[in-house]
Amino acid sequence: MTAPTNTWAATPPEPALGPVGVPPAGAGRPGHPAAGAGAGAGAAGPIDEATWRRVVSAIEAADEVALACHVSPDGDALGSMLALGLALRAAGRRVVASFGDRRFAVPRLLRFLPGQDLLVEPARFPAAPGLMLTFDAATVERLGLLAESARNARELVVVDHHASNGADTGFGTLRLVDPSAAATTVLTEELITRLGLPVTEEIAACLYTGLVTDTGSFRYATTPAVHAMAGRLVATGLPADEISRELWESSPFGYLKVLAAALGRAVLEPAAAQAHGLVWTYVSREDRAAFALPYEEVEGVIDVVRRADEADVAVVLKEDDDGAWQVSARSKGAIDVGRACTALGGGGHARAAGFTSHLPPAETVAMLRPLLTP
Ligand SMILES: [Mn+2]
Repeated sequence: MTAPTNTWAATPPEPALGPVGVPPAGAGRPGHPAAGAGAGAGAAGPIDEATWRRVVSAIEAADEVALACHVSPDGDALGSMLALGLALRAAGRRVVASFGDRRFAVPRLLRFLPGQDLLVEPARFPAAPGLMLTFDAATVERLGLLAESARNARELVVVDHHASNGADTGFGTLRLVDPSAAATTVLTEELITRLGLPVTEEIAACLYTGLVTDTGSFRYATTPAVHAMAGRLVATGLPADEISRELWESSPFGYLKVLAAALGRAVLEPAAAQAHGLVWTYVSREDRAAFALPYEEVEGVIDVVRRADEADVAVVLKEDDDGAWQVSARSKGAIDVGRACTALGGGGHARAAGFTSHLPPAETVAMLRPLLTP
């Protein structure tokens, strides 16, 4: 079923994407050897051998493996889930995969990912799975409609790298959580290898997509381990150039106009920032409606705004289709935006985080600003 060559052009069904929550695009942490290639490498992260072994046995013993990733999935979430799904299916295992958005659709940018025929609508996901794995979700709430299935699962394996996903969240019966991993796909690759399953070109494409998106094309996480993993994956023959083009060099024309509007109203505070400047702007529903631009298309605005040299922190507020403001925050390092966003009910990493606000942009920024301290 999985044609090796033509999959890149695979067109998944649904057009629009449901906007739920802010998936903080992970900024990987440098300085830690990301989990390596299976048994021989010896796990250096906080996940102990016994936990890895228990997870492997649970998967090997399961009749069916239920996979879920966070709502409004990004490349790391969907890439991790589809990678393990493809590996298990190739081994003849029963697999079901989904994410809990009310409007269930794969974001346009990720429609090139192989393995999307594994996906089922959340309504068709098992209500009480014997074994369930979650990917890139720091809390059970991030699973949206699938949170109930997670609570009912007999065994719940949490695969994640968010620092905010502490053991105190009580989320998961078995936890493959390593905040030093640059992406959840780093942990997923190790899991596949520990299961003794081969990483095919299609699986590698899923893993690579998570690795490049969460490291910002190797800009935030630049460890030898990250590049070594990329090397292993590219060696399978995957079209790395095509993946980059799909992810970063393709946008509808309307995006340029909406980006221009957002940049036109960007504010730098204080106006002549020397230290700890903040640059922020917003994208409203009206901005997008003028060009029929779906919410998912404006995720990249933050990556332009945060270039401002004068600012340590960049914030972009995006109004979703339900009228809630999804706030993305990025830090150059001195300020922990993960802590600030967690205090406002969101979460994420020290350099990349987010939260949801129901106040207008200026009021939201006023609430956030006092929390942006070194
Ligand atoms: Mn991630």
